Amino acid sequence: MSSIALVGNPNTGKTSLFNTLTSSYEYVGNWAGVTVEKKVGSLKNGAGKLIDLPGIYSLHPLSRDEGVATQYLIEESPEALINIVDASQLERNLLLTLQLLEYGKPTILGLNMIDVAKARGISVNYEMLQSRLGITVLPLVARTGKGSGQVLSVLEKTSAIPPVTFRLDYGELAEQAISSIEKELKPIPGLPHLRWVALQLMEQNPVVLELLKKSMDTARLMAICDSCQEELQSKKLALTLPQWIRSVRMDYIRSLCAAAMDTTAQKPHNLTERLDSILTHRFLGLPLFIVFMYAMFKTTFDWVGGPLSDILDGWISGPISDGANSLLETIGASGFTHALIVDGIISGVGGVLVFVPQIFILFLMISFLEDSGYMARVCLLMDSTMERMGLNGKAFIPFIIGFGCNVPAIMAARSIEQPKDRMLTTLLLPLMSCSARLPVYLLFAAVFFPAQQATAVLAMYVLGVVFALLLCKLFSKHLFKNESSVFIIELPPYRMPQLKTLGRSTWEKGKGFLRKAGTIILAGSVIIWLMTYAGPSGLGVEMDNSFLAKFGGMIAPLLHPLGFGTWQAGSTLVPGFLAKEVVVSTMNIIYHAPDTAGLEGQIAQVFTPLSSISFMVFILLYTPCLATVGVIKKETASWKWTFFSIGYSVVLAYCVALVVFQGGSLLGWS
Ligand SMILES: Nc1nc2c(ncn2[C@@H]2O[C@H](COP(=O)(O)OP(=O)(O)OP(=O)(O)O)[C@@H](O)[C@H]2O)c(=O)[nH]1
Ligand SMILES: [Mg+2]
Repeated sequence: MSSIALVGNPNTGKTSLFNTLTSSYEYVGNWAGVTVEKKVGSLKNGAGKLIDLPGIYSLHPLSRDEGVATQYLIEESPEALINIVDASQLERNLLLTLQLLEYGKPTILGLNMIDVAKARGISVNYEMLQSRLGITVLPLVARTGKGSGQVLSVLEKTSAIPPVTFRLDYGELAEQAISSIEKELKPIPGLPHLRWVALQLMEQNPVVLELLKKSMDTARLMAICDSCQEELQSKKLALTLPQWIRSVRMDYIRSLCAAAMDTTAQKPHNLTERLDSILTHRFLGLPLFIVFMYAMFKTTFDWVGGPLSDILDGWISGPISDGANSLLETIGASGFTHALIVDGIISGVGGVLVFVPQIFILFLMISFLEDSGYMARVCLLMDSTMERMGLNGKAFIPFIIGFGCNVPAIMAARSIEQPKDRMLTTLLLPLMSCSARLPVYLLFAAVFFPAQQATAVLAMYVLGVVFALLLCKLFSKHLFKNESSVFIIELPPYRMPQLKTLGRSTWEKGKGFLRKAGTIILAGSVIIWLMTYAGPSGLGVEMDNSFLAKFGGMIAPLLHPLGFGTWQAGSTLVPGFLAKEVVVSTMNIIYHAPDTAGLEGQIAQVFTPLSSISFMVFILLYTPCLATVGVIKKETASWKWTFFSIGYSVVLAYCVALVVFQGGSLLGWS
């Protein structure tokens, strides 16, 4: 089966096209560096596999995600390439195109975003591009799927895509060096053009150099490059060899664009510029961001999500529970089965499901942030603060994604260039309050701070960010060598997200939550319920004599100084490590609450406002969940750092909760 790779600059619509050509769904967003891993899908017409790669500006990888793409091209060698370029930024995009053509695999050029180009008054003569470059050029609008039919029909027979004939002349000196290197090189399996290898070597591409080192002595090759460089400079050209190669390419691209593009009617990025003059304003930018975040939380928790959640709660505790009760009676279920289903499963899983509206609305807002183009601006706004704390502004993108779920957020850290910044971001990300912790805050806020729910929840999120920044300062000073870090971020044009894309991306995020409800939360609820049902003296015991009470009781003394030293609170923390939602389902089971209102009453008897804050802070900060620990191990490839991230968070959670409770008590709060 043939494999075809999608290659192009970041944020040009590769994944959007991948999704329409394969009917799968991968993450799409309006900033550079959304895709950080290689993704494989089957083409709709059955013609082969399509591979979506992270965006790259050139074949020289700068960050880990870019490395994935270059590595793939060199080591796995696809049969054909689809190079996606942004028609509204053609000149810049073609630099990669030329290198891909030199690579020599059959290639088609997907001229994407022609809608954007048209709106900006840029028209591209794609037939001219086609004849000059000698490859098939297809105009596309990837996000609506326009033109994708044509791509599929071209891909029907990969073998029919003609080989690339394009050849750029780099001038006598460089050409001599290219042919001397070519003579030295042995054919490399999978790489069709030795000329490409020679050029990449002359450009000092580290991946190519590593590849060659495996099979030959590269000293002679480097000597050829050096002497070419010396000769270039003896001609009083103040350029290094890589610079010379680049300048030849740029000259060619300029002349090509002059011939193939009509920019006489070009308009500036009016909307983007006008919006940016306010949104990234030196003084207004940050306050506006805070206002947006506040509005986002208000909508999620007070205005829309809260009321919807109440309706759902009424349903689960009313018709659904009653229905289950009468059904179980009709079929004559045993007392055990009855209690397991009603007190265990419906209480445990239902208690978490009532928060679905809030969680989905939060995901919708995050998707809007991602797809509108505002995300990159937030990094810009936060950069000076982040820089002061020893981290790159770019890390703010994973931080925001982390409000949804920490797992994809840690993956997103791959697009950060510096290894130190990437490591710091990975270690600190679990402090971003993910949607799984949300049910805990919502429950406690409803009991103790009913008038300020949104503010209370927002405060927890802000607290997470503040601790991340403070620890960042500490870690970057003591754990890592001082590495200089540069902040480079592309500001993509603002786009009005499409309803379809938003819906899709919200669903993809929320799906995981629902899946967890049916798996880990369900299993957790059953186990917890069994532990409340059984005790050392047998089955059907009083809750206070159950295994769960014994188990929670062992932890409780440790938690006493934090203000919640009860077996009930203690027993929620360990299952919470599996998935943080289980904290709330465990509470539902323990307090036997027929609905959240009942649970709230019970909680008010066990916690005080002060101990509830201390508990929320503890849940915010203590150990990342199992899935997050897994991805930290994968990304850091080190047990040491994985255990470090568990260890520091538990210590931090304990200390902060202690300070909150003891400090509050000293001040006379309760
Ligand atoms: N107007 C318009 N927007 C598009 C088009 N194609 C993609 N987009 C939008 O452009 C943004 C980037 O799309 P992606 O598919 O994530 O781009 P990518 O090339 O995979 O990006 P990376 O993974 O970061 O390299 C998203 O906001 C898309 O909705 C198009 O043809 N027209
Ligand atoms: Mg992508």
